Amino acid sequence: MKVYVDGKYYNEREAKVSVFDHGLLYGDGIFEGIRAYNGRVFRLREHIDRLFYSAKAILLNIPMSRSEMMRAVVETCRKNRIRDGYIRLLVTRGIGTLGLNPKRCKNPSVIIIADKIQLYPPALYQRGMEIITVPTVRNLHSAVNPAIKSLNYLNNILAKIEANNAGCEEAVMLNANGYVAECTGDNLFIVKKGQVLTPPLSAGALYGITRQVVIELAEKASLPVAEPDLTRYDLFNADECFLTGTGAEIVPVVKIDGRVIGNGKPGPITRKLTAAYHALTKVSGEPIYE
Ligand code: PXG
Repeated sequence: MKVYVDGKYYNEREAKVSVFDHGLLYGDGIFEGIRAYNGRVFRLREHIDRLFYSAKAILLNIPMSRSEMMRAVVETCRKNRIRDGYIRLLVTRGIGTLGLNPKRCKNPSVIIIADKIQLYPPALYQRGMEIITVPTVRNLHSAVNPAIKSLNYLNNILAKIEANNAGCEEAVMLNANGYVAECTGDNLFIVKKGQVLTPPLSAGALYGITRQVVIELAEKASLPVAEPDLTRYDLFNADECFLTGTGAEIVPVVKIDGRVIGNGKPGPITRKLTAAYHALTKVSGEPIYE
């Protein structure tokens, strides 16, 4: 595997960052997780836009333009002969001193890894997932804004550990007001009386790219979509529930905090949107090999 680090390609074992990089010392940096399908990078422009928005929010100057970044992602896929894969793009604050002052870091580092995908087991998509609400709440907007895809993911990792300790793969994270925000690495949707509902971004959800694609697919299928504040009660009484994310795609949820959702099986609208999503990923995206 060839890994892109600051404009050069290194073999996997030689691709390294300094122990003085503030991405490591303080989690000072940002990232994106992107998928390639069928020789195309899916929603690349949207991922690069979100990366630059995260950078702006943390006053990080990315040392290349958006189009240069898009080209670097595509080239890294090409060099690794990726047709279907997972791309991890990071920008760290760079090498500094053992103090947290980012001004000491003169050169942000850009790293692009293009690898295979690790999915949940296929049976989980057939059967549906059980999830649980956890005590760790989503970041406050007034702290590290949850819209920033930062290298400091401990908030979500703690929630993931709490879910794993309870025997679940994913956690429902509430915000400080008790409304549903999202899961640790996925946005959350419910279906109620034919309506597709997902928490608003103001509730502390990430501006998920898969979330946006699913909203568009639902609208195209003439399904009404809304973004109301949701409580756990709304989840328990949903007809269907599913999660969306670049890594997980669309995962049906069949049990939340011990309450069976709908009839306990992945619902018809979830299945319809999943089929539409797979159809779209096959044909759309930035071509790697043309
Ligand atoms: N919420 C959070 C907190 C995320 O980190 C999503 C929602 C879904 O967003 P997208 O834009 O992907 O639809 C994410 C994305 C991983 C991994 O390695 C995590 C994400 C994406 C890809 C891989 O666990 N999180």
